[in-house]
Amino acid sequence: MSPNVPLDTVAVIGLGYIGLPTAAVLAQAGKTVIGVDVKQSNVDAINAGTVPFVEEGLETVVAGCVAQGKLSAQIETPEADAYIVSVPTPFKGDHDADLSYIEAAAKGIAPKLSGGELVVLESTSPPGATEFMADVILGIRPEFTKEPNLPNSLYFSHAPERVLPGRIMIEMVENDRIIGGLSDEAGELNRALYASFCSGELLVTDARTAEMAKLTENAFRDVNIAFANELSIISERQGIDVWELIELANHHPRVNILQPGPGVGGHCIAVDPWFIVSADREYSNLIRTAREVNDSKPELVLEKVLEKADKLKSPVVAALGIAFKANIDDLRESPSKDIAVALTDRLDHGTVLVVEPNIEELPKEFAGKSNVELAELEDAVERADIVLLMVDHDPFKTFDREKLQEKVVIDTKGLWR
Ligand code: SAJ
Repeated sequence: MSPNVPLDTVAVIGLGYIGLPTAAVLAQAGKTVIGVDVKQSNVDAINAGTVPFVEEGLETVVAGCVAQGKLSAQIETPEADAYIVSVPTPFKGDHDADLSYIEAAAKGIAPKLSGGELVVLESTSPPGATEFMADVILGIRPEFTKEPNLPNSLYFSHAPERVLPGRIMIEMVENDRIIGGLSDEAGELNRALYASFCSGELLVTDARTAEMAKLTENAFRDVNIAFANELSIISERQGIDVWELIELANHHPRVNILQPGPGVGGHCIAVDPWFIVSADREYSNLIRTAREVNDSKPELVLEKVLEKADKLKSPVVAALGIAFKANIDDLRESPSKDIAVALTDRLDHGTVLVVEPNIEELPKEFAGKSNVELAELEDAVERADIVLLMVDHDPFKTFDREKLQEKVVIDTKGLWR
């Protein structure tokens, strides 16, 4: 049974791609939500009812909740009934998870606690991270305990997010959730909070299983994309059209191969499998190899472009798409961005025209480079000798292919076949 403690005020620590939508749907469900972020510009944007990044449907909800006084943002962690920690968990050089942001969030929460609070870790984390967060807090506040149903109890739980960028506002509400409590009571309390906004099934387990479940979902997808990417490499060497091959094979009732591309990007699928590898290096061969196959794709694409470019005197390459996937502005861990940056480094006798309809200016990785510019689609293709398609953004799908006839086309997404 869920402990009898209030869940009216919620502090969400970290107002990024997951934290802010979570804060918004909680506020929409009637909770009083205080968002916390280290970046003053994010805090100011949210308090003005705006959103610092592109996500379909988010700004309307944020603006409405801010106007109603249900959602606000600040730098300092407030007192609250429940805390949701949604901070980055990048990996370090050796692919071990960097838990320092979780540690910093826990240190911010600890002084605010008075007993009975729920602390939820949402960040994707290696097995043991929820326990780690609890230990940091209990280390600072040893008068509290994770034993349930006592006046000095604290409730710790893990509720990994599983929303797909671009569909966050729908999936945040509709997806089933896995919830892993450090105690049964913590799991139930977490379930009660999430039931306020989530219409999907809320599946309660222990924290370690919940942590591993999230990693497993993304590793599953990574391994399957690696299969498609490996097929694309082999097919090219065999003179076979990989997209036709996959389409044909997928007619088998029990075969469902994913799509190859220029590599796997984003802050989840390209990262999370490493947390499994680092938890058990000896027995994670398949998962590690899949990561390596996917990570090898950008260099292969690059070599193909350079091979074509080397035959031209002053080649112009139109690089179509540098976001990590279609119809978003997120450039984090983007293989297509890496390819475009590497092209500007290695194409010393040519020019790169980056076409990215979802951004206003080139990111910092291109700073100081004289052989690159952000261009409009039509203009870039017209000026280009080589058209390199890397992301299946909608405007590229509908592009008039007649205009590609005189060009060398390298289509890494199979969009124009
Ligand atoms: N990709 C391919 N081929 C495919 C599918 C994807 O190359 O057939 C590439 C994309 O282009 C992109 C990368 O994989 O570079 C990841 O894209 P994605 O759409 O598969 O996933 P993400 O990273 O946007 O979101 C994933 C989702 N996880 C799963 O589908 C198992 C999402 O549900 C998670 O919430 C999210 O990771 C997360 O935050 O962990």
